[in-house]
Amino acid sequence: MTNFNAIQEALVGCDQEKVIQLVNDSLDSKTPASDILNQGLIAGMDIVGEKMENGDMFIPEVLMAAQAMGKCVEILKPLLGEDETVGGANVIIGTVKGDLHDIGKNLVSMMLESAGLTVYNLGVDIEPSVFVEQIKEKNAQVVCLSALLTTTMPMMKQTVDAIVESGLRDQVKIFVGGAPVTQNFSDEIGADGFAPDAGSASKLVKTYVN
Ligand code: B1M
Repeated sequence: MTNFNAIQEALVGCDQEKVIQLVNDSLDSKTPASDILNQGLIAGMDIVGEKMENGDMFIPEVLMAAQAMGKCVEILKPLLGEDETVGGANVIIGTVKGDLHDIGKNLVSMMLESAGLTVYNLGVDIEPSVFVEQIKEKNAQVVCLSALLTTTMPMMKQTVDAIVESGLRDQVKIFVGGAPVTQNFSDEIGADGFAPDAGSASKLVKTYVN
């Protein structure tokens, strides 16, 4: 049986080799990839967040933990696919300007890809004008915005406003997510919906695409 605490501890301890080993052992013992992700890795990152907040972990260590998580997500990626796939929509996803957090956004991107959508992952620190440019260039029908900082949430509104001003608002559905984001905030800024996690983001997008 998988010891999720051990995965969390190895991640918090920034022990990349150990965390990869534990993830592989868990897969060998037939633990579902989604359980390893949610109960091991994401729960571990929450502890990292608490320690960061309390001054018990510093940025270089947090980056090492994030890197270890990224490697494990790569291992789990092929196993996190969804049964039901939809096609035919181009999705643009990015973390808004001023924000460098990308693990959650990459998970959402991965879930959307595995649902059969064509996903253009723009990266982090993306200017509103770049989202607008990319909607045109990629002929996108869906835009997903990620923000992890309360200070970058207003940039989501600026991005929505830029899309409205560009005249492209009717062409795209805009969805938002990230730890501090809520459904109320989504309503306030004129987005089409909010998803609390990668699985719900994929469901939400599919509802509109279908
Ligand atoms: Co930062 N950081 N960080 N950080 N960091 C948080 C977010 C924080 C909560 C930590 C804390 O203090 N407790 C805090 C924010 C406080 C706040 O604003 N309320 C914080 C801070 C303060 C900062 C800095 C300002 C620290 C500093 O420099 N003093 C700085 C800012 C840099 C910047 O962005 N300009 C900073 C930097 C960093 C690192 C670079 C060191 C690193 C990021 C590395 C990377 O991403 N490559 C980092 C990390 C790792 C974190 C924590 C520890 C973990 C984030 C994470 O990856 N979680 C985080 C604490 C925490 O969240 N517990 C923290 C795992 C991930 C799977 O979850 O990203 O929430 P999450 O994604 C979920 C959902 O939110 C949702 O689905 C995902 C999967 O289920 N989702 C979407 C995400 N995007 C979506 C988009 C959608 C839908 C759903 O579109 C439709």
